[in-house]
Amino acid sequence: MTIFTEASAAGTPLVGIIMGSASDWDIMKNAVAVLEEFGIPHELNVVSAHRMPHDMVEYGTQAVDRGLRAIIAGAGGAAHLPGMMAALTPVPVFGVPVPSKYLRGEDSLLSIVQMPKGVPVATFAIGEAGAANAALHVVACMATTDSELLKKLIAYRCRQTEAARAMVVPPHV
Ligand code: RP5
Repeated sequence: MTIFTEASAAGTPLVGIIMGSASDWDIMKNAVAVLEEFGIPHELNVVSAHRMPHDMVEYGTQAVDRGLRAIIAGAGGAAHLPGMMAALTPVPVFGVPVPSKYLRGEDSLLSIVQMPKGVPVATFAIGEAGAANAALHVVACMATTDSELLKKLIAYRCRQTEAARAMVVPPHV
């Protein structure tokens, strides 16, 4: 099932990034960039809920034993992958709504966010910001038990604050 065959260089994957199609990569690469920045070992796979349902079950049922601490799942349209993954594993699932061609991702968002009570998916914004924030939230969760990671996250926030303070309004009339 793997199209991205290599895990990250950082070591045994702690975070699984899955997406419903290779066409989701342009969005999901924003989650990867964050995990790379924080040095969190991760892996990448295409796991389609509809086109490869048996592989999805296999991925979900093996997630705990493979040592995954979080799964970031992106999908578009009838975006059932994050919810089904949450149904298959107790590993926390962070859902990213991928923009769709006709409904701009509003369909993806609603498909992911409206989970029944008892099977949660932490759902993020549609698109690039959602993918990056899903990964940042994974970092924040892991930082609760990792003081070095917490320092990195605080430094990241400080840099972001300084960048915002340095912003100037563009020339205008
Ligand atoms: C979803 O269908 C995928 O997550 C993707 O966002 C969407 C379209 O997939 P492709 O037709 O581009 O493969 O399952």
